[in-house]
This record gives sequence, C-alpha cells and structure tokens, in this order.
Amino acid sequence: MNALYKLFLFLFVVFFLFACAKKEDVIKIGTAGPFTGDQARIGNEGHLNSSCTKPASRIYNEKSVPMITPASTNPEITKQGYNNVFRTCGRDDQQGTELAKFVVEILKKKKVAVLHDKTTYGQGIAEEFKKSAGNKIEVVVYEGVTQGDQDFKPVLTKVKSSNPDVIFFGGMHTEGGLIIKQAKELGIKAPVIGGDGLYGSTLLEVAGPAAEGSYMAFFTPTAETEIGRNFVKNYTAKYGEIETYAPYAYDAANILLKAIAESKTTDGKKLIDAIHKIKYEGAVGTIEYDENGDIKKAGYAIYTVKDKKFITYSKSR
Ligand code: ABU
Repeated sequence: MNALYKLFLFLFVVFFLFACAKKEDVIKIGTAGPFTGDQARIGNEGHLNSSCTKPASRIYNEKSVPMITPASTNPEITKQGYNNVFRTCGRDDQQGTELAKFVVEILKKKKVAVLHDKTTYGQGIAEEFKKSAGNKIEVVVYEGVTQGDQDFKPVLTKVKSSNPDVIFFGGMHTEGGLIIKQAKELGIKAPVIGGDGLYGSTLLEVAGPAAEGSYMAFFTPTAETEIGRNFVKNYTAKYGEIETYAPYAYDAANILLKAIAESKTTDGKKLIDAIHKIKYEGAVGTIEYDENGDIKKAGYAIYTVKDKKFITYSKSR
C-alpha cells in the first residue's frame, strides 16, 4: 500500500471516530447515511459509540461495506446477523462478567449502587454487570443519568444514603470523571468502578486526584506482544501518550488493508469474506473472527488509577 493510500484511510478513520464521538444519540444512522452512496467507500473503521455503530451497521450491510469497530462493545451489534460487522475490541457481556467477578471475588463487596448513562453502551454494560453478579451482590440503587449533565450530586446524595460498598458506573469518561469527583466531594468512600468507557485521559483530567483508587475494566495491555510494544514506541514518539482505542483502531485499519492486499480487490462482498478468514497479528495480539464478527479471544484486565496513571490491577488471563 502506498503512503497516500494509507493517509486516505487514516483520515477516513479519524473523520468517523470524531464524527461519532460528540454526542452519540444525535448521530446514529445519519453518520452512515449520506456516505453509503459513494462508490469509493470500500470499508469503514468505526464507529466509536455503540449507539452509532448498531444502527449504522444496517446501512453498511445493505451496501455490503465491511465495518470494523475498534471501540463499540455492546453485544447486540454482532448479534444482528450482519456478515459485514466486525470489531477489534471485546464485548460488554465479557467485561461485565470480569467486573462482577472483580467486585465479588477480589474486592469481596456486596452492596453496589449501579448508575448508567442510559445509552446503548452505558445501560447495556450496567445490565450485563448486574446479570453476571446475580444474587452475589445487592443492588442498593439503580439509576440512569443524562450524558452531558454536569451535576450528579442529587443522584449521588441518594447513593450516599444507601451506603454502598462500591459504585458501578456504566458510561463514558467525562460523566465518569465527574461522578468520581463529586462522590469524593460528598464524602462517599466507596470506589467507583466501570468498563472501558472510563479508561482514558479525560477521566484523569476531569476527576483529578479523586480518580486515584477507582477501577475500570479494559482490554489486556498492548505492550504484551512485540508488535504491541513497537506500536506503543512508535505511537508515543509521534503523538504522545496512547489514547484509549488507538491500538484497536490501528489494528482495525490494518485488518482492512490486509484483506484488500490478500484478496486483491476492493469489492465489499469479497473483502467481507476475506476478513472472516483473516489471521492477523497486531498491536493487541492475534485476531481471528468467529461467525458473528467477534474476536475469538478477548482478554480483559482490571486497571486502577495510581499517581495519575492507569495501572494493571488484576488480569483475566
Ligand atoms: N465501549 C465503550 C465506548 C464505546 C461504546 O461502546 O459505546
């Protein structure tokens, strides 16, 4: 692949990730809609938010455009029977299970206040966590909050009066950071835990020192493979600290490029077949797909924040 072609794909990827990152419920199908008539479109890397990815996947499916999301973890996305849909990340039923095991077996806590942001991702992961923990936890509060809100003290006051051992938040880093900060300000001692949506520099910036001791599930560290180590070295030299989904986006773009190179075509249907058969060694490890477009092996770890950094707390494998 020549450099110009790679640059085109990179810009394409960046456009979609940012287009979808702003306010998930507003974008939805609109992001996919205006572009799918463009015959130059050969594949899509994205989207970021599950509530964009799921409805957009139907549009791409109708046009036989392969899509590989590096970040959308809602399980329903790959249960729709669309053969063009893939991810490089894991699913919320998997990380919900890891988080439930973490609370029950490692933290050995029982009383959990569960908050979520009412989105496909946030509510979805909260439900998966609750389902997986079952009667091993007692849910003392279960409330939806609104993405974009700044003041969570009313709901946190209710949380405080329920005296939980842990606060579970299903949502993204901005609201997660505010919840962590405002919970501390209210004198709540229970740590906040959540999924991959909490793992990112925004959470550290928004929560500040209050982030220390919070927990989040995220995929196994990239630096565990040689390709991963090289990715980290090259990325950080050029762009600084690795942002949350960067290695997953890098692998998604490379899977598409590998499929084009191996199948010697940009025909959507043939590319979809090629991606289903692919064995790709990337920054996050070996990627092969099951019949739904999910990665065959999704490893999770639990991270905590220490000295303003995310560090591995415990690993699932
Ligand atoms: N996986 C968390 C962020 C993206 C999403 O699934 O909505």
